[in-house]
Amino acid sequence: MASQLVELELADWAGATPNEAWIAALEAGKVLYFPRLGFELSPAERKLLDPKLLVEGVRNISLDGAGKLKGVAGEAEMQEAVATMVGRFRSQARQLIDGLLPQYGPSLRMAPTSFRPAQVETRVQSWRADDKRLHIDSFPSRPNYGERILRVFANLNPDGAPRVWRVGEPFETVAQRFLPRAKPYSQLQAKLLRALRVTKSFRSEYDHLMLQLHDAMKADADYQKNSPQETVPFPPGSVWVCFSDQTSHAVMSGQFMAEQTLHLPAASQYNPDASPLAILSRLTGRTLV
Ligand SMILES: O=C(O)CCC(=O)C(=O)O
Ligand SMILES: [Fe+2]
Repeated sequence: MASQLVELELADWAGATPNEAWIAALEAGKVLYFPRLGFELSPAERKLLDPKLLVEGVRNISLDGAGKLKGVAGEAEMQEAVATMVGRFRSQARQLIDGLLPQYGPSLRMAPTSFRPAQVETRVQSWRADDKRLHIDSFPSRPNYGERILRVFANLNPDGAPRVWRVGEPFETVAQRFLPRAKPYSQLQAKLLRALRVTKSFRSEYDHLMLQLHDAMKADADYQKNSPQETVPFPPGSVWVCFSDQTSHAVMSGQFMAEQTLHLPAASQYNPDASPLAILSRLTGRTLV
């Protein structure tokens, strides 16, 4: 399998410019990797790299667009310091995406920014929630009708520990492999899930199929072990960007990461035909949303 990683020399969050080849690679599901684009922390901010910052029982800290911070234990001063750091990451991530992908700008919807101080390798989770297994992002309660999940990640680890990912095969190959095993879509079941508030809105056939792929990948131990994949240690001081609803990925180890999700309608891509919605529609021969 050809590498799914594209390494770029950019060293300045404000210095990105659009490049046809990078855009095509990103929209093909590859990971854009920026080894020289660090997220700088002040000495005071380095003290915030501490899992004790987390409210008990919480995995991530998040900051929404209105400046509301969730998940931080501690006094107002601490809350404010975290909000400032995470807020800066939020604006730098947006600046990077605006520079690389100017056409997306007007259509982007920013999700809350997350800061993840917990250690990956000691986390215990059900197989379905376990991101140590290769998967594409699809969320059981949140149908998205083909809207894209674009993510910017930065490793902030102060002790040299990489964030180790596995990156798997291209989306279309994943879909060809697992679609034949997908349970058929049921509108009736989708209505029930909505009525029972299991989903926040009606689950479309697209959302059903994406969740089927997500679950089938994670549930298949042989696939996890033996499918084409590469292990990528993202070092501290690096940044990477991918469409996580398309890139097959898993996180194996690491601690302290910042992440920004941006949502984009598939129709606003440079090449909408490269989207999971277009690929699944083509493979099934159906309209899925
Ligand atoms: O924590 C990570 O490094 C990535 C986890 C993951 O699968 C995701 O954020 O979609
Ligand atoms: Fe994921």
